[in-house]
Amino acid sequence: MISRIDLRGAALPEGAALRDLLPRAEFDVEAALETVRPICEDVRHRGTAAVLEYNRRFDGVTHGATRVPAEALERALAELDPAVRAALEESVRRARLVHRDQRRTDHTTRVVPGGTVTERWVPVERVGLYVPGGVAVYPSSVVMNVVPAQEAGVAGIAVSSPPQAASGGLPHPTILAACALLGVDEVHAAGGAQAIAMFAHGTEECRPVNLVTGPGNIYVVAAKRLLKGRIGIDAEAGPTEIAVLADAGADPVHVAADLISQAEHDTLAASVLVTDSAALADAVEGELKEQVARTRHHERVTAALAGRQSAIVLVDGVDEGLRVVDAYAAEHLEVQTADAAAVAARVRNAGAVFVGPYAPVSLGDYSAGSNHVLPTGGCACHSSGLSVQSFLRGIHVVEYDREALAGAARHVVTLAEAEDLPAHGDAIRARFGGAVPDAPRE
Ligand code: HSO
Ligand code: ZN
Repeated sequence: MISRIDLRGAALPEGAALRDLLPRAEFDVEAALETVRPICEDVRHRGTAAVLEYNRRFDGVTHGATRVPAEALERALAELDPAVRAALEESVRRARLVHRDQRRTDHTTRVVPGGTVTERWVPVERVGLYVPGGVAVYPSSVVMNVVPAQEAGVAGIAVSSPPQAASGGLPHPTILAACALLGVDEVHAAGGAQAIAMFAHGTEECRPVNLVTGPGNIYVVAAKRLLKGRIGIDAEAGPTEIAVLADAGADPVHVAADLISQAEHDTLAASVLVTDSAALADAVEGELKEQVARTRHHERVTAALAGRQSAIVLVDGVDEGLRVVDAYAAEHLEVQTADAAAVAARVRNAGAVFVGPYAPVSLGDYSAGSNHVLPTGGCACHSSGLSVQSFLRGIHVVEYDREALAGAARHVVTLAEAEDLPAHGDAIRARFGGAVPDAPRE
């Protein structure tokens, strides 16, 4: 049911060559670009009417506007199962604790007497948070997008999620309830590329945003890539991934359960076990067979585990395992080895690392306090998961007095000449009666 890749007994190749040996889902965003381009153009020209038309075409339903009425948000919260409400509230509380600590304070560096540079952190003015709604209806993702935006101080937060036939063309009620719980009052019923275009270009019902975050299907990812520049985007999110780095001491029951937990998301989800223990590999495989048979979404899980994106990778030792997981750069990495904290501290590439036997990925999905919107597809080697930082910009504020400028004048003029940009130097001279003041003071 899950393939094996045996990398034992020979030196591991370097960098990209190692990555090529590892499994990964086909997620061809380029191909989807051509599909979403006309949709985005249409939304740009025709606004709400176009969004509603695509909603009807792709989701089979519309309620005649994208904006969700306030009463619908209140009703959804009032009707939310109290246990789900309590669990969401705890998830919000924990996420706030962590994300509040990520807030940046402005910092001023005194470069020379009279010359300072301050980095001033300013929230993005208006963001659009996309929450998927196909196979996946995740109120937890509302929490993971909204909390960091709120903690960053973003004033304008709009959420969009696909319309559901069962809800009369509104987004799923638990999505609406989660928005209401978080105090988000601007929610739109729009899915796919049309939702991203609505955010980017604006419509009669939705003012344009500066930044769009949140995961989505391949069309959502393609639309974000297409509209990037006009809007900021977070790291591209493809199918979810879990890698587990485990040694002989790991519990195969836990490892199998965790591999299955993420395979449950999607037939393209990736579950990868990296281990130096053939005995553990065998035991996990046995456990997978048993546990998959009992799990509700066993067809989806089986497809994900059997897919070319999932595998058990055998390595010579934990050091080699670390090289493999770094090359893979998983969205989620569990370290289930002896001395797990020390091994985890050596990881360079992962969206999030889960340390030891009691920190499974599903804890992080809902209630660890960490964020579950994380880079997939190897993007963890250059990008981070969603955080307060994702919603801030650092503005450099430069303050120099006359003396301080005089001290830098000669160097500025020299570099300007070297770049054949003499007018740059003239802008300095103009402040000193047309001459370059004396050599920099120390
Ligand atoms: N594991 C998913 C997030 C999620 N899990 C939502 C359950 N609900 C991607 O990080
Ligand atoms: Zn999950």
